[in-house]
Amino acid sequence: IGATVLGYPRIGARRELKRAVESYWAGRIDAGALQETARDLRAQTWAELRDGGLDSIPGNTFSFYDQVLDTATLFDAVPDRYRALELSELDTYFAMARGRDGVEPLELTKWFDTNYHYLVPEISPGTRFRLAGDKPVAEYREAAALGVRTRPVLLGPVTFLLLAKRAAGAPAGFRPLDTIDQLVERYAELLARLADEGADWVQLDEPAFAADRTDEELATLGRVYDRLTGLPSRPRLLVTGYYGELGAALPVLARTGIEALGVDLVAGASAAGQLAETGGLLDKILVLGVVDGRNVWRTDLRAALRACTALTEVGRELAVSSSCSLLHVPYDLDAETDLPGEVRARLAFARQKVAEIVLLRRALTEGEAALDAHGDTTLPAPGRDETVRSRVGALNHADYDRGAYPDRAQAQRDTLDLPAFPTTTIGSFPQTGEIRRARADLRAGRIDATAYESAMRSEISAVVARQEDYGLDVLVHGEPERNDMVQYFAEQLDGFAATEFGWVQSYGSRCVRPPILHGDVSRPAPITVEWSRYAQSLTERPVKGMLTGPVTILAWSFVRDDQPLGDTATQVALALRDEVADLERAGIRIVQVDEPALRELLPLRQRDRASYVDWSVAAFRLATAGAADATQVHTHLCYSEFADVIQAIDGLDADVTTIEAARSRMEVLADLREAGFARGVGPGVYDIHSPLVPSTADIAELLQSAAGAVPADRLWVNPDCGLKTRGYGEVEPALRSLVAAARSLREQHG
Ligand code: THG
Ligand code: ZN
Repeated sequence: IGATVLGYPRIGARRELKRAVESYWAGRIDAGALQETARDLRAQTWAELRDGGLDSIPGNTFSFYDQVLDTATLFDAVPDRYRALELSELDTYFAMARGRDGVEPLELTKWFDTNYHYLVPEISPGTRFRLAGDKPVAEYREAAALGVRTRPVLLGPVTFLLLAKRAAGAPAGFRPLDTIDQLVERYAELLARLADEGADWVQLDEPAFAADRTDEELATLGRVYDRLTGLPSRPRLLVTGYYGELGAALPVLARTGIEALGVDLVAGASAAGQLAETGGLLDKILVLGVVDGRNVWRTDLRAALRACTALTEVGRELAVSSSCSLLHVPYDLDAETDLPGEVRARLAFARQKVAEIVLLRRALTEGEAALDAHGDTTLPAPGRDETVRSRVGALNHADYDRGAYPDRAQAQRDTLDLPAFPTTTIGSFPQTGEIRRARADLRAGRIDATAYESAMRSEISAVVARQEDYGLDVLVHGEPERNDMVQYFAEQLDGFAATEFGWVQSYGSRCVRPPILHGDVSRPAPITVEWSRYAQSLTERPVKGMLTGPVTILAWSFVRDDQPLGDTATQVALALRDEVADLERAGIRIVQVDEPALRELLPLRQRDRASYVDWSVAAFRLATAGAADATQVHTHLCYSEFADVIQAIDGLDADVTTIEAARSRMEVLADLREAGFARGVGPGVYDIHSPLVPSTADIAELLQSAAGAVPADRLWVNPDCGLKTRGYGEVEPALRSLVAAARSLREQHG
């Protein structure tokens, strides 16, 4: 295998695939034109990886939307509601991703602890797997025709089923993994076809085993690879487990007949030690993931080489690779022209990482001198800010604690004078064409900063007037000035850099451009204060100040890896703490600090979770605890899977917590009550992800069930999430229903 990567970005260096797919959806291009763009992108990727010097090139890394969806359609796990649409294969695929003609799409959810999202396959006892497609085979053939031998990459069968969910209507005791034996036979067929085609290696990804797994799941893993390796006609198998250590899965895979094992030596701190201890690997090629596939830093090549060399006696042969697919990093540092030199000198994007891997591979065979020949391998140190460091050093317990909640609640009642069941929104209002145009005009220099500011002010004043008209109690300024919330804060904090083309796929055709947190963080000037002050000047009702919390800023950025995440979070929290103080000084009485990604960074393994909760909760408290008792602190969390972080939510000590709850019919409230949560709660009473407008009766019904779980004096009324992706056609009637429902509840409760 030599030098390889486990996967590569596919959206296109200039987001060509995003454009093509969205044009196809809009009916501007036909399927033929879309396929042509896809073919070009695949050809470019193979050529780039071959010319980059890799010995083994991954195949089947392309996807029109998502690799899990690809796997589901490959094996015909297509729920009947999509078959009934009687669409072409391609349109059925997109219907599963996006819904169509009133048919709901598959659920979208987070891919492990990354900012990528996959579509959740639905499996029932009646699911009959069938090798329905030939994507991996066709792409193998396509590459071969271009003279490139690829190593097709497949999502492993066990991980596929562990990521799937029970289809609605399946018996409660049924688990998707119950269908494994049937599915494995279809994988066997696929392997045979790939062997016929000439593939000498296939990669099977089993990242589900970087998380805690039951003995039964581990046994299934062993059984599956015993079966697949026992096949009479098959390519050699590389099985990978990334995003952490394989742990108990390592000896299980070691006992099977797979020819190569891929391990993540970046995310798995003790993975190397485990490999050495496990033994029994002398018949396998060890594919060592020493180049970070999830972050943008250059590799410390000497340290990576030492890590590899230390394992020489452990495997039959060593190969060098990325720790996981490079899907999570941008294409090419060379496309960036505006990065500060000292930051750029520390960076490597996908193309640069390929070069590092090839070089490491050479050094592994020729000796460390190969690195010397390459030139300077020392990495510049991150920027230090002694003022920030001494401030962090001087922190003490009191900086993390506010007064007792009952005292705060009383002080807030006195100053805010809100009605029972106060109504509010999560923060953003629709990003209209006008707002986007103003931002684009400013970027392109068609308007100056003053004109931009006045466009934003008139938008804020319109949004405040609308909210007064709807009858909301706590208003927001609507965030017209923000594109992506994290990008917005990063742009205004020292210690961050922004890229021009550093797009990374988040889901389907949607991308983000994560900021690069490269040094000590500080706030050179107030960020949001003038917008909030202006909004508050327009109304008597309280306007919430809107900030993004430290954990979310970290989760959605590329973060320095030379110090613990918690230390970086502390610096970000201090910058936010100053912003909270400035908002208070500007007359803002309610401050919301959003942590939608609190759940996202939760470690995959239980044993790492307590320390995560410690630092993440501490960072939020540090950001907010400077607030006066009378200042009401809100937080907002997206996504409904709260069970694992419920203690953390309580630990945040926010006065009011707004959460997604409509889709789960308020079930999360029972969890909160059990966790002893005793402060304000705003369970979202309607799902903003759907274009459906809720009626007053719909909302009143949800509020009634919420009022059974949360005492009346602590219940808030708000939508599920921000409104920026919706239009006023839906937002206005929905918010009017929401206010009407709150009023009827007030009457009932006297
Ligand atoms: N910001 C960031 N990460 C996120 C979210 C976010 N991760 C999780 C969640 N929200 C869902 N992700 C997205 C990601 C991208 C988009 C929407 C939801 C999106 N992107 C535009 C696109 O691809 O066309 C580009 C936006 C831009 O111009 O900046 O719509 O909110 N960091
Ligand atoms: Zn949300």
